Amino acid sequence: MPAIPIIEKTLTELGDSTPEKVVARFAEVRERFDRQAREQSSGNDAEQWRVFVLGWTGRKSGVLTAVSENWLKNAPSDLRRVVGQEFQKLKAHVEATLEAKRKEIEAAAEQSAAAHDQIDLSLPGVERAIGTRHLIWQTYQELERIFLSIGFRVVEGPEIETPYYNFEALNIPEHHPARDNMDTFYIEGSKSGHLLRTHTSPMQIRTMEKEKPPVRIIVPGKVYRRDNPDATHGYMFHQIEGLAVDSDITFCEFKGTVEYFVREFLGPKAKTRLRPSYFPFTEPSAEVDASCHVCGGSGCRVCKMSGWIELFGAGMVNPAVYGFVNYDAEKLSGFAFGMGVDRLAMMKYGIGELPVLTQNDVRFLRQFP
Ligand code: 2U9
Repeated sequence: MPAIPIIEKTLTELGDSTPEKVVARFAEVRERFDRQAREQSSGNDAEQWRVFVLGWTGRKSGVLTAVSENWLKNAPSDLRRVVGQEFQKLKAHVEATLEAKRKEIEAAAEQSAAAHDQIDLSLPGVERAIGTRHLIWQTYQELERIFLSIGFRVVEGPEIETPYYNFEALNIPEHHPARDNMDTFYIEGSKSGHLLRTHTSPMQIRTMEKEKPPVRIIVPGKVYRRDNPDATHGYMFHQIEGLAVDSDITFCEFKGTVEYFVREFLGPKAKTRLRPSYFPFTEPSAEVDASCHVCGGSGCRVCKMSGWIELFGAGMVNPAVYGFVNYDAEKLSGFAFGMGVDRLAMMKYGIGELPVLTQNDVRFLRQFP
């Protein structure tokens, strides 16, 4: 705030020895105040206004304090009364002006707040992008719905596993190719060879260890494979595996369940084909194919003219596995299956590249509300 040198001197030093000069001197200060106040009120800067108010009314360094200190207290006795009167008039004028301005600023603030709060209902609403469930999650929930509808329940297990649960108990013997660190991430420094699970099967073993049959579970979750990422492979992907063990499960129930799943997932017209295959933990094993959901089986680019799309692997539980969980292979039988959720999502929604599922490109994600 610009200084007012005259208030640093006494009236005597300024040579104001008559009441007229005193009145003129105070008028000079009052005129200076009014000019500064006008300048201030052109702006609306609250901070600037606060400084201006302090500059005039500040207890320590305010103009009024200086006038009181230098002019009033040092006024010659014959001028004390006129100085006192002029000071009171100046003080009253300054405070009244500042108060009026404060109200004005307050009113303006309330008004803009009111204007701000005043919702103009004619204005279009603010589109709040609420996002969508990720396609993998949507597909997973679709798969979960289908199996829960036929009496399976969901169990989830640890992503860091031991070689015993990830391999041994699943009849994947030592030196089996799946074991070497080609395909598996081993936890460095872990004395017991802890690893990142390569499938969710370990949780089926853990469940059978804890529970007596019948068992009907699906086990979803992330699994890890030391694959070089390409269009259809990634070092982490999502799986759902399933297991049903009871005293009288036949290949027929296995086939029926698989066909029910395919119709539920791809539609009532989808046909199912079982192709012989091999997995250490199932015997017999099969790859489950479905008629191509794009061409209906007549052959197209998506099914490479075969009319069939490979969906997932499955089979009757290899009795060797029961030995690891103290189940009586003589009295029990079961089937199991394993599916890649990412792969099924890509297949169902016609997505060519696995990486787009995890690149967080909203242009891609928005397509699947
Ligand atoms: C137990 C017994 C049997 C689980 C099975 C498959 C077949 C299978 C692959 C599908 C795509 C893995 O995600 S993928 O790459 N899995 O084909 N999985 S049978 O069999 C079990 C599991 C646990 C106790």
